[in-house]
Amino acid sequence: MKLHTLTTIALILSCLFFSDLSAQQTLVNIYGRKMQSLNGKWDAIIDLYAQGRGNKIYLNKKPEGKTDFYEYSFENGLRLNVPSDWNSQAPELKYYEGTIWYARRFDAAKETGKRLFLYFGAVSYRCRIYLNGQEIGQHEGGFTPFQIEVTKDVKEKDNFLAVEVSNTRTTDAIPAMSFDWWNYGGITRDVLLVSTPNVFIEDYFIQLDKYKADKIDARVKLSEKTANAAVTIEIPELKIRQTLKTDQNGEVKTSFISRKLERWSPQSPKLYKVIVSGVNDKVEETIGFRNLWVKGEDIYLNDKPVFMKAISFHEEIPQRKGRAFSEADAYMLLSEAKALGCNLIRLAHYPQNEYTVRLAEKMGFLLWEEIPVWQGIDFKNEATREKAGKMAREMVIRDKNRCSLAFWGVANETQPSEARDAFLKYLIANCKSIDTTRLITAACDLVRFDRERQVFTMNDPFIKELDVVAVNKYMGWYHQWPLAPDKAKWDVARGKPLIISEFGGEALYGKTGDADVVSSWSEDYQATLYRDNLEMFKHIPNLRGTAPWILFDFRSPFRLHPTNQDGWNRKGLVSDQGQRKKAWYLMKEYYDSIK
Ligand code: GCB
Repeated sequence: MKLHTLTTIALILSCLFFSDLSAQQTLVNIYGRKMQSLNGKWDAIIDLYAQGRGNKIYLNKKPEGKTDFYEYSFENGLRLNVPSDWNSQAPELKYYEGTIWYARRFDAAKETGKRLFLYFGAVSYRCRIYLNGQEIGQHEGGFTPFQIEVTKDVKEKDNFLAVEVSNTRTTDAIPAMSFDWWNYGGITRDVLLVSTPNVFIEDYFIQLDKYKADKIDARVKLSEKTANAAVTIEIPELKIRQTLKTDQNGEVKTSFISRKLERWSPQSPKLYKVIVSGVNDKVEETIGFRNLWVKGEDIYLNDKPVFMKAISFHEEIPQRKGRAFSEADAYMLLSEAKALGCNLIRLAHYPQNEYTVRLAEKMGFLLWEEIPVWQGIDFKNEATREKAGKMAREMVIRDKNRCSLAFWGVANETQPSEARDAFLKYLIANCKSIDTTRLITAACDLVRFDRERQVFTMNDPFIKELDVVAVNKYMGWYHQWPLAPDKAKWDVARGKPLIISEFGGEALYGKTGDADVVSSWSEDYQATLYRDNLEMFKHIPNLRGTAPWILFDFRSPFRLHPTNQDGWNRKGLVSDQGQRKKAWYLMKEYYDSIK
């Protein structure tokens, strides 16, 4: 057998093993469950050469007798905050890529008839979990949640939980070897011990029919295939209450008509309390209802054409040089987007924490969410494809009840090839296996100026798979203007709505002058670039949205200029210290002018 074939088989086998250990479907609405937080200070060991697993440090042994010794101890060493990235917590961890062990002790209230799950909002990038000396699960992917059942393994008192985390970049990962943002490592989101009844409400999907303003579709799934169990769905404000019996799969499916329903919109983000109960379980949360579809070149929200006044941000608080992880962080990012007059956030370039997603919905933002299929992905690798599919499912499972979720994004700047197309189709199929209602998009990067026709065109046949075509185009920055912006006509993806998902250029806050010199890094040149692009947008007939890149300056190892960048991508409309640049005001004026 050829080495190549052997490698492929090994990869598929390792992938099966991987999915086996973490086969559980994540619980929907985790914050609506009975839980105990395991956030706080954890003990930590930096393990640069990845020696810990071989030395079984998760056993946390202590010397017994005079001749015994262990070359590790979780006590009296480094302590790290959970949730948070590790890079922002100690100077020597700023650039750290490798393994860090986290550990803590906890007590658990064990109750008969109850099950316990360890839930991780996200661990970047891959991890193995050990409870009381046993490996109980592993996960790959830095931006999606997972859980592991621990009912049998957990003790009432003094459990020892160890998590081996690695953010080492590898060619088969998503994202892969290089990407234009900081490779933050660590347990970056909440850790919870969740308690459920023996049979519990695992999942539900409650939303407005794609096209009908008064028809709510609801599906509920129990954790076991329990038939004939009573499940009740209630929306008290709409006087909706229905009890149904589960089928052999432990599922119920129904619809309600409500003529009094007020639809969610960015102007009026109305949410309803929804309660799902049955089998001794009860979960509640708020859900909004809206219609979203595409017809011809238009996107319709609640039956009216809508223009996406969008902005992107990374899951980063620039002032802290660290990952955002709390509701307060979400508020900081979203309120700046609100001030700009946006109605859509592109969560770049990966699913961000649930606080951000939920607060965005409350504040009236539509959302574009994507997994980090960012340039450089090994599309030929089947294991990579499986991983991406799993990440897409984890994202859709978590956020499918958020009516703000408008787009599932499947790629950012990928080059056409048979392997790429198959990979992206697989991702679309994975999203649609759970949710067929959201619009599918991808940020393409192939717009070129056709000198003969004197128009901008794009040749990427994959766009036929997309509901809305998005394009990143850096006119005036990576690309010089081939003609005056007011003469720049576009013939791209006609027949479909088009969003400019990225445009912009870098400026160091406070630098002025040289309004026509790209290399000035001045706010004035950035403003010129914005003026020119806004002029060009008038000549894109199917333009249905714009998203400047990006709201805040962000950290990136791509950015090597010592004075102008110093490890920061300076394309922010707002500086790393929170100051608005001149281009911010132009964008604000543009968005305010669109009704
Ligand atoms: C892009 C990428 C984005 C980068 C940006 C840039 O096209 O999608 O992740 O940060 O360009 O600043 O170059």
